[in-house]
Amino acid sequence: MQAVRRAATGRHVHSVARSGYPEYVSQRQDQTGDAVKERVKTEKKEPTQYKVVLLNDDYTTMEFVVQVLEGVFQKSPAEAYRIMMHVHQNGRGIAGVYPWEVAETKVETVTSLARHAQFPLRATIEEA
Ligand code: TYC
Repeated sequence: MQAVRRAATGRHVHSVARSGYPEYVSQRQDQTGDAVKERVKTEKKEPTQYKVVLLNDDYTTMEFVVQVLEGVFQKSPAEAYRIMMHVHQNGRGIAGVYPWEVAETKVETVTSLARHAQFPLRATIEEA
C-alpha cells in the first residue's frame, strides 16, 4: 500500500491498492479479478511550512520595507523591491516560506525592527 501525500490540511490523498492501480481509478480489475472500488481519502495533516506575509500600511517607507526584505528574508535588492511593490499594490505579499519556529522568529524580528524605527509595519504567519 503506497500513498501519495501532500503536506497541508484537508487535501485529497490517493492511495494505491495492492493491484498497483490507484484506487481513484474506478472499478478496474486487479489480478484476482476483484473490482477495486473508488475511494478518495481526505487526511488532515499538520503543515510543515508556513508563509510569512507582509502587510501594507500608509506610513512605513518603501526603503525600510526593502531593507527588511533584504536583511531579514535574504532577498536580492531586485526581488526585495518586487515584493515590496507587490505588497504596496495588493495589500499583502509573501516574504518567505519557513518551518514554524523560523517563521515566528522572522515575524518577531520584523516587528522589533519596525517598532525601533517607529513604523507600523506588520507581518503575519499563514499555513503554506
Ligand atoms: N505603502 C507604503 C508607502 O507607500 C509602502 C509599504 C510597502 C509599506 C509594503 C508596507 O509592507 C509594506 N510608503
